[in-house]
Amino acid sequence: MSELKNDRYLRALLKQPVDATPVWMMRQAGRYLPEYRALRAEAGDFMSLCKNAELACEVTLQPLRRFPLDAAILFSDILTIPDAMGLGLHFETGEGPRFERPIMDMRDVVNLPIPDPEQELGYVMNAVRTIRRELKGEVPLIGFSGSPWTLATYMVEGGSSKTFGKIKKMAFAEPEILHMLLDKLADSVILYLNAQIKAGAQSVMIFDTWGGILTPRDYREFSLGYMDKIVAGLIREYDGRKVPVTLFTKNGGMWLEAMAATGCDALGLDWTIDIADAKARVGDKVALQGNMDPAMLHASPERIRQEVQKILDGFGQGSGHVFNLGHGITPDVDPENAGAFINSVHELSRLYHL
Ligand code: 1CP
Repeated sequence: MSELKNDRYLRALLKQPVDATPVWMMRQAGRYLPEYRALRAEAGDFMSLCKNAELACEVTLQPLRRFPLDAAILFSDILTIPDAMGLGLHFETGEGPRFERPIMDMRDVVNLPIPDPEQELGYVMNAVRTIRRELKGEVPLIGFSGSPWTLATYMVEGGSSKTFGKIKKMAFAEPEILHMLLDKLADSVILYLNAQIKAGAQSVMIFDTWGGILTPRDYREFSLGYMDKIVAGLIREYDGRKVPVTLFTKNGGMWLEAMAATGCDALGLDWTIDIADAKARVGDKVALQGNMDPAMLHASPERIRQEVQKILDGFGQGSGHVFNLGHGITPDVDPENAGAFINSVHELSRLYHL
């Protein structure tokens, strides 16, 4: 087993005692950091950063040089899988992701290959291996993937969407096509995450950014069912250590019990749910990650500290909490405020672990 200097994040996910509440930030490497913008400008475009292991490693480490974060997260994107399936991904400046060949019909789904993680996605595994080497055991490395449903929204819509009209039409008018797509994506995600674990990811997180746009019944049928399949297919112990799995459905606060029943180790919470309520509902089964509103990072350091205190108080005494934002940090945040957030968590949380 490789030694870790700081394993608070892994311990909290497994509800083992910690000295302070661990903290990391979704999208902690990114455009709010001037050093990221500089490297991104040099690389040309976002996917060139992802596909170069040295650059992806450098960007992953940038926030850790500034802040005492308790985990690193692989610098990559959820859309690497659809890209590897041949949909032709490109990022248009200011517009977000676009696919040249979106999924339209059954034939497109039947023809879709399941990518080999060490071939088409070998650049991601190289990034994981490089980051693990450069982290030198300081903190654990988080691997990740999108949920099948969230990936399918981009693949069917052809990019980001506000209304999700195309994918909902497929779900309601041609559900057999969507189910075949989701099943292929679940198989691809299992291979992809297991390869990340073998390459060195010490925990994995599944981002279901768009599960919360569904009715409770449709969430179970089109999103949760496939995350359940993934959790059952993942390597849960590697290199002598448990590999915790975190599920995050944005706007999924209504469904925590069903999410916990997948057998995952932790649930990511957005800011629309009170962490005390979440703990009362599922705290005996899973650890919780979250859940400060990312927009709070625009307030003063004093106000941020008060909010951190309220969330720590909501979770209460003991382990099982990984502090985070309820969604990604936005590009317009002052890095100073991110630092104030992280320091507040470490300073104020010690009292909850006596
Ligand atoms: O420099 C740039 O212009 C690119 C911006 C960017 C970045 C920094 C994108 C494009 N992706 C990323 C990195 C990224 N994406 C990480 C890296 C690790 C980290 O520091 O957290 C992760 C985990 C993601 C995951 C991701 N990508 C999600 C799931 C989580 C979430 O935020 O909801 C989603 C939905 C995406 C799609 C995506 N990629 C990029 C953009 C702008 C988007 C969102 C598009 C949309 O709103 O629909």
